[in-house]
Amino acid sequence: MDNLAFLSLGSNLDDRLSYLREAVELLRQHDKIEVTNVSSLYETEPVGYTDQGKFLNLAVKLHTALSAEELLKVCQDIEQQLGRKRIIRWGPRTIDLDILLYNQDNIESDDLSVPHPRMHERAFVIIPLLEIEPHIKLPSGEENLQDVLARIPDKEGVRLWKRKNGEDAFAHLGN
Ligand code: A4P
Ligand code: MG
Repeated sequence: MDNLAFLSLGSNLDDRLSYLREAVELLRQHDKIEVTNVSSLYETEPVGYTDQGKFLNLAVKLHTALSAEELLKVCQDIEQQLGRKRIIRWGPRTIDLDILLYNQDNIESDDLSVPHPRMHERAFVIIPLLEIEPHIKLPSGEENLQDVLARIPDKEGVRLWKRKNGEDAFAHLGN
């Protein structure tokens, strides 16, 4: 489990907590992934297409033996697995898993951009991430995330929804 990665998870269907809980559980069950921290849950105003319900977002820290491409495939498999529970065409998303960082790598391929290209504009990504890793290391050339966050205008759209309990990474998810 030599590689360190951070993910952002989001859901904006009514059973948002269950989707997030199940997605984290599926990550934990993977034999090449060790989830080492999960942030509190944050309720966040939709960014981008705003005519939809509020999201729940959280950040996950994990160690993995998978390559970044393999990790993306696992994330997409989990999206598929949970997405199939409800068929809402063009509707809000059941669950979205994005890779924010993978080691200190800069990756730019057809299906993968790491660090995630939109994370620097998004308080709903950076606030949970800094909660679990306040002194996070970024690939050289990337600006310090505390400074990035200070500049983001929509921080009030991100509210603590369920606080993580002390050191127990999973208690607030009910596992
Ligand atoms: N892809 C490239 N890089 C990555 C990466 N680092 N991690 C590709 C994951 N995927 C990556 O993703 C589209 C394609 O991105 C994939 O095929 C993958 O190869 P998708 O999950 O199928 O589609 P999407 O998520 O709808 O598209 P996109 O552009 O990634 O959306 P965003 O930027 O993730 O935005 N507001 C709040 N408050 N909270 C949210 O969580 N999420 C979004 C989605 C919008 N507004 C939000 C939230
Ligand atoms: Mg996505």
